[in-house]
Amino acid sequence: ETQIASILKSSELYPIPQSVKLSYGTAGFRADASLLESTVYRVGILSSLRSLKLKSSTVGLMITASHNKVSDNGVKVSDPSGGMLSQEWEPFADQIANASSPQELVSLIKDFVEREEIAIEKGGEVWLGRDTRPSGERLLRAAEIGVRSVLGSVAVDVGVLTTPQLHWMVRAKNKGLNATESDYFENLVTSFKCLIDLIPINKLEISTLVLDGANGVGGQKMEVLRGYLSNLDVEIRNTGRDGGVLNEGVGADFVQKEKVVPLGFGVKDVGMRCASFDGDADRLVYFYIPSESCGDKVELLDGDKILSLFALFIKEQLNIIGDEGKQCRLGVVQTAYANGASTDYVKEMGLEVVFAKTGVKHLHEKAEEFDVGIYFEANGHGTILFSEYFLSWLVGKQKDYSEGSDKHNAVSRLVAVSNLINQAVGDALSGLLLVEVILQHMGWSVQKWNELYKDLPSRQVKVEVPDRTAVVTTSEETEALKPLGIQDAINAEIKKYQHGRAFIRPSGTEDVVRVYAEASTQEDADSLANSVAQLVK
Ligand code: NG1
Ligand code: ZN
Repeated sequence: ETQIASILKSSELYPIPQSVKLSYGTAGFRADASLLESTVYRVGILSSLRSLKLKSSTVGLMITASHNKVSDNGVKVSDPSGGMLSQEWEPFADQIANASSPQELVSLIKDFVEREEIAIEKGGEVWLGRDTRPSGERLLRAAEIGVRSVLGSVAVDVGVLTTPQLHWMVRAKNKGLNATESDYFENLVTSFKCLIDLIPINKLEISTLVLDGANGVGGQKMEVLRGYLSNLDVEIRNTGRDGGVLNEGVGADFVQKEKVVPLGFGVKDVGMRCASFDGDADRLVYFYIPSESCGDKVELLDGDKILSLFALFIKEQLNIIGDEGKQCRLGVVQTAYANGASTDYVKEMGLEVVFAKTGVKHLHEKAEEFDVGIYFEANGHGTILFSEYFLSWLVGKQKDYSEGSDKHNAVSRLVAVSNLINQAVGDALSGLLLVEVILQHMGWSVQKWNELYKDLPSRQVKVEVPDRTAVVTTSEETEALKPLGIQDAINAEIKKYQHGRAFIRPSGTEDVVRVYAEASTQEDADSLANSVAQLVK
């Protein structure tokens, strides 16, 4: 009874705003920050319950709207494994976020607690992180109150972090490992150095990488990390300290979707190796400005190209290990947004490719089925997962092979990759370090890397519609089932173009319908995207 009173009392502080219907979506709740306090408070309650359900394991709660505009914010939950909140709990998240009164909220919670057999005796533990958005602090307070309104539960404010840092820390904590932010950095530094030391001959002078920090948390963390690293020369722009606005004309989402340089980059950077993070540093893309450009157009190396580089490197190590290495099931997971040329490339390498719905939770799940599963969204969110079984096999081999032999080195490289790359979730910082060390290993420039395959020209546009839920797609999102007849019309457009491919889907994070088109020339891709967009309007 005191428990019920506690939630009733605190929820009076956070009345739900009129006329918003929120949905947990592709990546948690997102909206204009001014609408979110009651939602974040309620997700605080949910996080405590999630922790209690899982024997008081630590759960993470992240306040961020990633690549969206600075006035937006959002909230998402990290499960104790460091992965996304179990999808089974999403309907409950939707229900409580939209409960219209404290009484309704309490009754939903009561039913759920009973159904899930959650014992509110011990306390739960929730770690709270946020990105650099100005609304973050206020929302974090609301989350704390939500967490603590479940009696006995503790809220730990772990401060301003990238999303992947929080996921990593939660995962480490629950594995009984050292789990502070400095442990995170130390882990990156150690495994990066290990991979550098295993480079056969240093073929390349280390050239400067220029990083666009999206005016967010990632650039600031990179400044810290850079201080501990040798063998990496990085110049960081758009740190948010020089007056720039988060994600405005900068960042991975902007560069990938618009294919133009972020603010602060131009002719002076022609040919340089450049990279962009998104607002919470879980996305990474590379680019360079080609010499024939007037300093605005970029040659983009997106998530697909990063995936291809990782796949190539891992495959090379497995080949060195020989017959036993070839038994490793190395697989790739992509979405419908993957450039067709990248899929062909990894297939030609002999890898298995599977497709998942948009949203990393879907990709992550499928990647877990492999010994080594590499997943990436074209937008630059991805990572590499190593199965426990395969990792212990590797560690065993490290003892079998004689130190300094080629096989020993290959095995050690794979172990180091598994430590460097964030096993919880896609992480721009760790991804960047892996790209950098592989390029040094190969002795490649960014241009050389780009030549792995040539992207089919593509175009993405978004269409604002009164009701995006009117669009319903098949499970892999490549075909629209509703509105009736629209897929036939799309197919008719596709037929007009060589290598044409196009699909539509409702966004899970914005109130829009997204259109994607690919064709053999940029003009055709643009025109296909536009005519499909017309059909949606
Ligand atoms: P939506 O809005 O559902 O398309 C976007 C990205 C996803 C994922 C989420 C989470 C595209 C086309 N979609 O989802 O891949 O990253 O945001 O941030 O880039
Ligand atoms: Zn993000």
